[in-house]
Amino acid sequence: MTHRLILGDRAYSSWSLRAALLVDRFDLPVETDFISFLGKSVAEQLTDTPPARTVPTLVLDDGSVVWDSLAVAETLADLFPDAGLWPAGISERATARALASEMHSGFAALRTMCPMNLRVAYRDWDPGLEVAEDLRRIDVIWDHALTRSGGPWLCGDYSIADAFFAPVAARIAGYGLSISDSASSYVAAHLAEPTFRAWRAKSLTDGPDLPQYVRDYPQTDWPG
Ligand SMILES: N[C@@H](CCC(=O)N[C@@H](CS)C(=O)NCC(=O)O)C(=O)O
Repeated sequence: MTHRLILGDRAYSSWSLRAALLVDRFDLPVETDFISFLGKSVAEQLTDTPPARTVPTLVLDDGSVVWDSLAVAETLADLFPDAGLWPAGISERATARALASEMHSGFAALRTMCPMNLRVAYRDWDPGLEVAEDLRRIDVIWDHALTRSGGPWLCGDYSIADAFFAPVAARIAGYGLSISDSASSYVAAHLAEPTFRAWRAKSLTDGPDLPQYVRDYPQTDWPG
């Protein structure tokens, strides 16, 4: 038996994208299974893996269930210590952990107002003050990390911190949100990253459009 990662819809499941990027980009020997966002709820589709009720969920080869994306990332780093999921240096790793943790627990306005949707890009809409506040904070912490690392990734080589911010980059790009020049370069690095591009390409034909993720704003071409 191998480790198994259960994921949601490629176009819409931002938490799934984080875990999937780690498995794909680091070429980890983990099987992936997908559940649908149509019909039955996610929790109803996960009754064989209690107490999971959301995706991503990682099921270890001994049957242990890891039901939260940050714990999934940490567990993958434990299982594959030579893969380099976290930066090797203690201070870079500390920064990467702070970044991934803040992403995991923060930016509620951005996440609520701009649900990830890799199939469309919007323009000319007003995200409001709370999203602008989230974007200001994202600018600050990205700039802090990128100044230290020299870019293009937050803490040296691509790491869990970058995978955690990939869906944020996709939202900034897809909703046409205003950010600083250095943050824009970081978003562009995500849009050009081959693992992200492969995931997005599959998302375009992976099931029907789901109306709950679609917004009634003017649309434009995907910027990547
Ligand atoms: N804190 C969780 C959140 C996971 C989550 O909310 N996943 C969404 C998909 S992106 C989900 O499964 N939603 C189904 C539901 O809430 O019923 C994590 O980090 O993994």
